[in-house]
This record gives sequence, structure tokens and C-alpha cells, in this order.
Amino acid sequence: MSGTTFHMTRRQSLLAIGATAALTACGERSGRDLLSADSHPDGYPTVEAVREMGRLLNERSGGRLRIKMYAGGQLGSERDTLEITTFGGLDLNRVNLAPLNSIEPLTTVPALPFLFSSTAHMRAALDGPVGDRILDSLAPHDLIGLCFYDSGERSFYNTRKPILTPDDMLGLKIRVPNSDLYVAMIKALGADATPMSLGEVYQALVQGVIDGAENNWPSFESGRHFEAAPYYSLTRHIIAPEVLVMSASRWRKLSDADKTLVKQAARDSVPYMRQLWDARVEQSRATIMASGVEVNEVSDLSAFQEQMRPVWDRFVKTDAQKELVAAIEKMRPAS
Ligand code: GTR
Repeated sequence: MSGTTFHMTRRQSLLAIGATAALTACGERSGRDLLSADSHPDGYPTVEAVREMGRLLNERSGGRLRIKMYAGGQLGSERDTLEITTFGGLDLNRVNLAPLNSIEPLTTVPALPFLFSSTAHMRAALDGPVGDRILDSLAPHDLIGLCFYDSGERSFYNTRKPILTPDDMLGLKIRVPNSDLYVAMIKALGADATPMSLGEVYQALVQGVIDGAENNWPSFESGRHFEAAPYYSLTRHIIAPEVLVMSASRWRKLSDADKTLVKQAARDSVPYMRQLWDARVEQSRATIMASGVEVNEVSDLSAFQEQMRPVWDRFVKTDAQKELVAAIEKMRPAS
């Protein structure tokens, strides 16, 4: 997918036409604003963090660089908006690492089950050279990795029963993001994996197309999934981050000084996002608890860990991936 030899597939052309139509309808495509997409709605920490980045950019560039946000998945699923961003139809896109897993193998590392022992461990690892290496690995795919944001701990929720041991997962239909790694993790627990986009999950739960899914407190709450799935079992199996990417074609058009401004504003939005995130986790937890959802701790997480461990061998293949895993494990705080 290099910039000069790139040709759009039919699917990509359709996506581009759709995005351009949506943006033209909003009267935006002609402006110089950086257009940004997010699958989460207004008020969600990722959306507000990118807005904060826009505020900083506007201030620091004297109004030359601004961000126009399209929140709530209005420009499509993360897989689609990511594709649109790679060919320059969108300038910025905040996504989870999951849809990047099939594009760049290094992005699978932070999504390995039970790799990070806490959010603090993840923040420490991704704030340094490990994080930079993963962000830089996106450049050959026409994406510029700007920064990571928190995404908390992912746990299972479902419509049927509390999950206490891996056996409770047997035969359940569990939605996952579009990532082979996630599919393999669910299969390793003896459940059926159904990849679908986040926007489809609520209906699928209500209609019984799936029995459950897995996500952090804010996503479980924000998409109202907790109203359809009354069991939330704290397996905390993944602590993978969100990432903010920029289209390489738009990046190349920026002056060196503006590139620095963009990168710095993204980085400066991270502490703000973390504050919002920590507050939102508590708020979402309170909403979910008050709604009567049965939330359970899982006393033996090592059983889940053991059963999901073969996934590491299947997805950690290259020396570069192995080096990253080793560097992250070395930073694990003593328990
Ligand atoms: C959320 C994440 C989204 C999306 C979603 C999902 O936690 O913020 O970007 O990846 O999970 O499960 O699809």
C-alpha cells in the first residue's frame, strides 16, 4: 500500500464515495480542517481527548490547524474508517489496536491475553521505546501512529450466566472485534467467536444472535450493552490500548514545523485522556452496578491464562514481536 503505487480496490472506492458523500453533506470536505473519526459517541474519553488535541493545535498554530470530529461511528466501523484513512479520505482516526492486527503484526503484541498486569504496566511500557516502535511500525501501511490512549481492562459479559471458570464459556457465542487474535482467544476457551463491528453488538445481544461479548466498563456502559447482557465477569483478559493514527498522505503535506505541532498536540492530549478515562471507568461502573447487572470477580484467573496461552505461540512469530514481548514482561511490576 505504498503512496505512489497505490490503486483503490472496488470496496475502497465505495468506502471513499460514502465517506466523501457524508463529509460533503456536512459541508466539510473542502476545508483545511483535519477530519477525524471515532466509533464512540460525544463525551467518550477518546472523542474528548482528540477534541482537546484540536484545541491545542488551533491555539498553537494560530487557527491554521484544527480538528473536525465525526464521533459515534457516523463514518462507518473502525475497519472501514481505517481503510479510508490509509488512502487519505480521512485525516485522523482513533481506533483500538484490534483492527490493525491484520495489517501490522507488531500491533498484536499489546493485545496478547494477560500480557499487561495492570493499566499502570501498559502505560509505562507504551510511554517509552516499546510504544514508539509500535507507532512507527504503522508507517509502511500509510498510517502515522500519533499516540496511544487507555482502553482499560476487557472482561466478558453475556446474557446467560456468570463466568467463573473457563468451562462456563463452552459453546457460548461471543462477539469479538475483527481480529484473528481475538477469534483465537475465544476459541481457546471453547466458545464460538463472532467477529462484528461494535455498532452491531447491542442488536445482536437483544436478538440472541450472540450470547455475549467482551469489553471494558465504559464501552459496556456507553453502548447500553449492559441493558441486554446482565452478567459481567471480571476476567480482565486484555489491557490493549487505543491508538490515534493519521493518514500518511495528509502527514506528508504538512511542513516539518506542523508535523511537530501535530505530534506534540497528540502527545499532550494523553494525560488529559487518562484523567477522563479514570473518571469514566468509575462513572460507568457505578451506572452498571446500579442497574442490577450481576458483576462477579473470577477467583482463579490463572485457569483462563493457561487456556489462552497457546495463542501467544501462534501470534508471536517474528523476532521483533518477541523482543517487544520480552521488553514488556521485563517492565511488569512485582506482584
Ligand atoms: C472498545 C474500543 C473501540 C472498539 C471496541 C470494540 O473498547 O474503544 O475502539 O475497538 O472496543 O470492541 O470493537
